[in-house]
Amino acid sequence: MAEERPLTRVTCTAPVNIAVIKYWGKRDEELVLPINSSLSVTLHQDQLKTTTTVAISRDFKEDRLWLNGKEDDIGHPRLQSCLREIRRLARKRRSAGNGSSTNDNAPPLSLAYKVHIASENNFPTAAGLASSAAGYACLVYTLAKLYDVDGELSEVARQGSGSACRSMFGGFVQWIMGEQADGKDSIAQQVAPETHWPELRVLILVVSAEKKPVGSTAGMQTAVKTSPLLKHRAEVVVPERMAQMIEHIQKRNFEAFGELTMKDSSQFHATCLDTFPPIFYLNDTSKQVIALVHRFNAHYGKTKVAYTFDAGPNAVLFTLEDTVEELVEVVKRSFPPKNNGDQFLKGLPVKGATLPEEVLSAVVTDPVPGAIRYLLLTKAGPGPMLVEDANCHLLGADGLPQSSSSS
Ligand code: 2P0
Repeated sequence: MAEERPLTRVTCTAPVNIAVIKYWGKRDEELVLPINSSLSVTLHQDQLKTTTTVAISRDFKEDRLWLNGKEDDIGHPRLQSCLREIRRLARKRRSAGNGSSTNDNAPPLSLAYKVHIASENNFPTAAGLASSAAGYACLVYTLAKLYDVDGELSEVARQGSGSACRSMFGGFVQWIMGEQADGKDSIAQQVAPETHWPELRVLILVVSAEKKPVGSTAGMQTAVKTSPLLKHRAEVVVPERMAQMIEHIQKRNFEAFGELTMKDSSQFHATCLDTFPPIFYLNDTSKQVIALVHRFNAHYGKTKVAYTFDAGPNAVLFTLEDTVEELVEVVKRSFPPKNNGDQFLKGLPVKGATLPEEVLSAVVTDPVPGAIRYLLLTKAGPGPMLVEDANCHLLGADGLPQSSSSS
């Protein structure tokens, strides 16, 4: 009879975040240290999340990785940095004599044992929503639970992907750029929990884009080298905006929050245009969304909706609960779905709204059928979480992916 093989598995989930003060540019590529601070809203995991299982066993021959069911290269330098840093923290904790304090019965896991890692998103990668932030946050959080490590985990997640450090907390999160060369002070901090502003809603407009834009890591490298506007932004504009944005959030001042969010998104895209050769992330649909939001706000004479765009054409809109129904209707009328009318709106449920004639004529001016693939409604949500249910592990008792599509 085969001997029972000891295997430990831990599964956690982590959220996506959307920046309202953008991170763009590094002062240290290896440690992932930014040229400016940034601030984001953590999105709810009911709609968007990464799930990661890490299994560890003395029988594993090598570290292995599966992404969305397919085996992938575990040798990526950023991933190796995260693994190395967590193992270093675990070693440090053990040599300080307080290892395995929360795992009462279990001896500390050998740091020499190999790990199997499986990670998947509950949203299509093709949606163009940044998945590296949730992915690295989830990896670091899960490894930390496995090795029973705590401490400054955002500093480790940052070394996977800059924006990942902000996904280590829920609600409203700042990434303080720090000053030290070793990056010890370049960390994420919660500004306010998700319960602070329960009326805030986030509507993601996934646009029908044909080609993949320039990746963030490469895009920001060229920008740091060539854009004088980016330098000015990092040194002068962002420090002022960080303080303002924190105040707007603390006061739940939607108009001020929304206006600053739009301005910061546009300045980030201006630095992309100021890069040489220039980089264009916004496409015609993105620009139509911008115009639509401004018509909507102009009609009401105040900022009721705000947009922000990352390194791609998808729009992320902020609004308050009382405006969601009307906003969704306006977006539907402006970008009529081509063939998925019943599945066009995903995420939180929305009641249908009838638009007053004067809104229609003022805001829905020139509809573009098919330009938007679907809408996803969500809100601010919590940070990474441990999944207690053993049925949710992505790796089986043999340490291999559970689904058949996994080899
Ligand atoms: C942000 N973005 O603050 C900005 C705004 C995109 C536009 O962080 O090289 O994937 O891994 O640190 O974090 C996307 O860049 O780049 C990003 P790396 P990352 O959310």
